[in-house]
Amino acid sequence: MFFQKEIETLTRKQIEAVQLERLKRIVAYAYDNVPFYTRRMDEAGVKPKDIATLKDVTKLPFTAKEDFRTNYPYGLFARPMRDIVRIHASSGTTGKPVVVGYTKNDLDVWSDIVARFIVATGGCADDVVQNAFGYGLFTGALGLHMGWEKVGATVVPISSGNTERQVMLMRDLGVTALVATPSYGLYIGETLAKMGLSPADLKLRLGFFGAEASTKETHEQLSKMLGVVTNDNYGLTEVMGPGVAGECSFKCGMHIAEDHFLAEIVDRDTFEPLDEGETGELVITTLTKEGVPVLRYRTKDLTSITKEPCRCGRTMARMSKVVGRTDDMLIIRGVNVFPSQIESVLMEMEEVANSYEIVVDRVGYMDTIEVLVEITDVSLLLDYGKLEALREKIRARFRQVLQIDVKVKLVEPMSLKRFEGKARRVVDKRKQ
Ligand code: DLL
Repeated sequence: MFFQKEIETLTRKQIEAVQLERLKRIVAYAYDNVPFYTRRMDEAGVKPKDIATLKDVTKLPFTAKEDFRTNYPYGLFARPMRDIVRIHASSGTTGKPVVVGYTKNDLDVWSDIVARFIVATGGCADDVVQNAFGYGLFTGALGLHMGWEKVGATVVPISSGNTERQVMLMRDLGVTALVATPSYGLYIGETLAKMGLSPADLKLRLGFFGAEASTKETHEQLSKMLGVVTNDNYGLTEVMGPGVAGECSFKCGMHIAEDHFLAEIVDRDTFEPLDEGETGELVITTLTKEGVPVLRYRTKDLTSITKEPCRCGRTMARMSKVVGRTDDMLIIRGVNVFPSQIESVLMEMEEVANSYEIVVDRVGYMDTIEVLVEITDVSLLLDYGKLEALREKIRARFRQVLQIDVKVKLVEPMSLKRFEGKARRVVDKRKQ
């Protein structure tokens, strides 16, 4: 049930004591070894000795993705290359990627924290794990790979793609746990059905779906299609990769590895600290990272944190599911819309498939939003009345949830794009 019980069940006081000692150390380490931090802190008039309490972290300047880009590739590294044993990079679509490096110790910590959420959801040495994250510079595949190996399971490093083969091997190898993005999980689920198989034909029991936002409804859908207990887990390249936080079997938030990361929530506009329970932007300081220590990284992910102990016995704070990224939020005629809100409406409807596409445009001065939704039953295409009724039902539900009018276009089954990694479901023509 626990991977590192002695750490995962520390009292709040003990966690904070560990964090403070490590925060002091990492701030001094970053200041002494990374000229970028020396300069930033000098400019802000703050010295490592000014960190006397955990709250003093707010004296430090923020770090942003842009800082990784301007210091590309190795400018934020705190160690010489001879100490770095692995490089990863973000899957950025434009410009230079974010490049990070790990020492041997960083890899050890990383695999520990991934192993924590694996075990918290019931993963064990008996599992045969199909790792369908894309292997390469992406932190997801190797992060989960190392975590599962630490647990002692058998890893099948299949990578993403070739979905029918994924299903075949899952069945032939007696795979019990699947690792994928939620979007790819849904695609694998659809493929399973298309091949005339059901979860009863597989030994699958656990599904680890991280690396992108997914709603509770999506997890329910994944659970049904694949016959698994699901796990949501969170992380990002800049601060480590997967393992920053992960669910336990109670699925009431993702436990943050607080002995390695100090998490803050700040107001997304003013960047002022927010209280426990309030939703804002997650800011992370790495407490033990040697290769690339990161002070107050602005993740752009919106979430809230609770420090209430969990029913599972873990005392590590929990972050709620990510509502969205500040840069993913669509402003439609002045109203804020998160793609996750659209997703949860669609996931609760039986008549539509899991694939959708959001098209945002501007006609004159007016923003428009259209959602393309796949129907599941082709026969509906022959019945205009029924089709219209379904369209109206979806529209009404969107109006209720989003408070704006959304155009709905129903499209044929399997006509929209499927994703083998992170999905891209929003086309914002206003930006093109
Ligand atoms: O996606 C790391 C990861 C890999 C996490 C595998 C979990 C599993 P990046 O490619 O740098 O790293 O993308 C990081 O993805 O800032 C979030 O916006 C989003 N993200 C990651 N996990 C979740 C999640 C990896 N569970 C960015 N829920 C982050 C919501 C997530 N968003």
